[in-house]
Amino acid sequence: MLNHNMPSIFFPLAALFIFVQCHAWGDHGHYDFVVKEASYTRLCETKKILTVNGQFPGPTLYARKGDTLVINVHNQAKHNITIHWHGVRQPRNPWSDGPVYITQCPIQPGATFTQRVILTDEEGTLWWHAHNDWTRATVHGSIQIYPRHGSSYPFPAPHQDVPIILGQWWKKNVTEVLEEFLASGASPNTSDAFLINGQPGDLYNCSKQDTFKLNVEYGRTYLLRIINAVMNEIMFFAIDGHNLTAVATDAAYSKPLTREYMVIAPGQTLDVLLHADQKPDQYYMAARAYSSSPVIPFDNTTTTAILQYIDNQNPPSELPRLPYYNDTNAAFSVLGALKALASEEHPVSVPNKISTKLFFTVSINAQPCPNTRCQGPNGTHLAASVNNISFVNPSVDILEAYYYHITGVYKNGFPSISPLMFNYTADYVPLNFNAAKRGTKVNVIRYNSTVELVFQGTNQVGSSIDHPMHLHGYSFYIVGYGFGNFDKDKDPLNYNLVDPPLRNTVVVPRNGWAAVRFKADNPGVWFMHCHLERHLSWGMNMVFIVRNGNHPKSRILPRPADMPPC
Ligand SMILES: *[C@@H]1O[C@H](CO)[C@@H](O)[C@H](O)[C@H]1NC(C)=O
Ligand SMILES: *[C@@H]1O[C@H](CO)[C@@H](O)[C@H](O)[C@H]1NC(C)=O
Ligand SMILES: *[C@@H]1O[C@H](CO)[C@@H](O)[C@H](O)[C@H]1NC(C)=O
Ligand SMILES: *[C@@H]1O[C@H](CO)[C@@H](O)[C@H](O)[C@H]1NC(C)=O
Ligand SMILES: *[C@@H]1O[C@H](CO)[C@@H](O)[C@H](O)[C@H]1NC(C)=O
Ligand SMILES: *[C@@H]1O[C@H](CO)[C@@H](O)[C@H](O)[C@H]1NC(C)=O
Ligand SMILES: *[C@@H]1O[C@H](CO)[C@@H](O)[C@H](O)[C@H]1NC(C)=O
Ligand SMILES: *[C@@H]1O[C@H](CO)[C@@H](O)[C@H](O)[C@H]1NC(C)=O
Ligand SMILES: *[C@@H]1O[C@H](CO)[C@@H](O)[C@H](O)[C@H]1NC(C)=O
Ligand SMILES: *[C@@H]1O[C@H](CO)[C@@H](O)[C@H](O)[C@H]1NC(C)=O
Ligand SMILES: *[C@@H]1O[C@H](CO)[C@@H](O)[C@H](O)[C@H]1NC(C)=O
Ligand SMILES: [Cu+2]
Repeated sequence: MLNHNMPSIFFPLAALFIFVQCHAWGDHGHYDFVVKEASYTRLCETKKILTVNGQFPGPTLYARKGDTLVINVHNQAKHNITIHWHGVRQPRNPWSDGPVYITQCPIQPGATFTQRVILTDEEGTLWWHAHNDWTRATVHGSIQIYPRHGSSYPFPAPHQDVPIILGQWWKKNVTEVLEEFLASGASPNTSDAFLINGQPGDLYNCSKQDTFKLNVEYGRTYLLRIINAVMNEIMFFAIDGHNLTAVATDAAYSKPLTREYMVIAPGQTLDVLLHADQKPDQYYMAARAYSSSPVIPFDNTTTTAILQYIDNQNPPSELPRLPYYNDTNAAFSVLGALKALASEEHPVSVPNKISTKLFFTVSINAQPCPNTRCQGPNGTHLAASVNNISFVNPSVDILEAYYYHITGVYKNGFPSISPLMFNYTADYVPLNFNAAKRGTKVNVIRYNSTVELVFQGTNQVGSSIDHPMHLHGYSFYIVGYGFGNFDKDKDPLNYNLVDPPLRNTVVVPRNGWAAVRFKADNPGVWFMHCHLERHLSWGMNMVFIVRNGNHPKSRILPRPADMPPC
């Protein structure tokens, strides 16, 4: 499936051929997802992992713009599961969104849940992944959204499109890694490998023979659908000898941006054109971490795959040049240069008049130790927060509680503005700021509000690092970012309101800030969280409730009868 040949939409005959070939399309977008354990061997060791349909990475979903997909999720594993359709707006349909205890209770072993994936404006690449505990490490796959019939890409149709899924592998069972660091209060153990399409590549033991190979014909152009499904690191990616041209961010077209390397955060996708125009040979593609903190441990290994011009058997020798791990300038020289296409056919609609201004700090915290065994800094227990509240999952999902007016599950009043002003990015933040409150609070937004949300990174616990912040239910325009403390008088003067990129995940720079805008016209209960999995586990999360509008078409859809019970 990885080299799946997609139709050039200019040639209906080719499209017809694909319809015959590809079951999923003929089935009107119905898929069965059977969640089950399967044995996989990586890095010389075999272990059982959670999968969908026994596949790792999981099956690809194919759609055209505006389609609705129906997915029957059967849990035949021994672990609870939920599935999230990352970046899909799901208008009025938070029921199918997936984050555990936010919009649903887990699908328990033996249970089934039918989810509807409602696509609207998304076009390009998105992905799906599990959204409870650390199950997304192995339960994920791509969603490929093609232009509608009779419409086309805003660039010459590629010869072929190929998902490039970046992943992360622990030799140990990830549930054990998770339980261990939550119990100890320390950082999680670093992983043992990164993966490209499920394979670590030539630089790891016992992996060379299985390295992913992309076969290309000289003179052709390929569309790489790069997905960062890594748990804990932003990644640099490059192909030796070849430039890459980004053409879409998170399923929204962008102005073509040609660079020798790309940067992609967990939660983000990048559609990238690759011109096979170099000397026919074999070339390495490679990815490794961008991790900006000098104190936070990370996996510093490099995953590789091979770009092979057909019939060329010489093994590749040179790795592509990738920026150094902590090169923040290199990371933002790409992230900051990605702009919306903003064409007549693909216009932007950036909210201009803002009705709701939000200012959220995102911080690492050090909590007092409940016993004497905490292994965080100075014997504390590591945590994370938004506006100094470390999010605690309820035991019944918030959507259910909201819909049925069940009290005691969550509280309103998540602060719109950080409750304490201080020098967020100072070299030394006072130690007595380090602890966070714990709670399950939501921020309630009126339907149709125009929202500006500024994320401010802090240097609490001396642990400033980039945070890829992800919002469910919406994509947002990234109108600005910068280093140091956000200046509410000066910084907005430099906002890009002309062609800001539309994304569902924004990288808040280390010791810096990022500003996003969106119109709150999708009623529901929507999770917002850091997409570094350890930060999510530590509580760098909050929930928006966007109220219903007055019109029947602006209210949440009725609750499906088969919602999993708690
Ligand atoms: C992983 O570890 C957990 C906790 O020990 C266990 O319940 C689970 O069965 C293990 N999962 C797999 C796939 O082996
Ligand atoms: C984490 O790393 C420590 C130190 O290397 C090791 O003792 C422990 O077994 C590891 N735990 C897991 C779950 O991998
Ligand atoms: C690979 O195997 C060699 C020899 O067994 C060993 O010394 C080395 O530590 C291994 N490397 C990794 C990354 O596991
Ligand atoms: C890649 O782009 C750089 C600068 O944009 C250019 O100097 C270089 O020749 C290009 N390389 C290839 C292989 O096209
Ligand atoms: C990766 O980290 C290990 C220890 O964590 C260190 O020994 C090694 O030198 C690092 N490698 C690189 C390439 O930085
Ligand atoms: C990156 O790390 C290197 C090696 O640890 C260090 O010398 C350099 O100052 C760091 N650069 C930045 C920008 O932090
Ligand atoms: C905040 O801290 C930074 C880094 O130490 C420093 O450069 C800056 O001057 C401080 N800002 C204020 C307003 O004190
Ligand atoms: C966060 O709340 C905790 C607990 O109330 C408090 O100790 C700490 O100073 C607060 N920190 C900030 C930055 O507001
Ligand atoms: C640990 O405690 C020392 C001494 O009080 C302090 O200087 C240091 O900043 C603390 N580190 C953290 C991460 O809290
Ligand atoms: C929401 O905004 C849309 C478009 O701006 C408008 O057509 C609609 O009437 C508004 N609905 C409400 C309830 O304000
Ligand atoms: C699975 O989900 C149910 C329902 O929320 C919960 O009671 C149970 O504790 C969960 N099991 C595990 C192992 O987390
Ligand atoms: Cu984070």
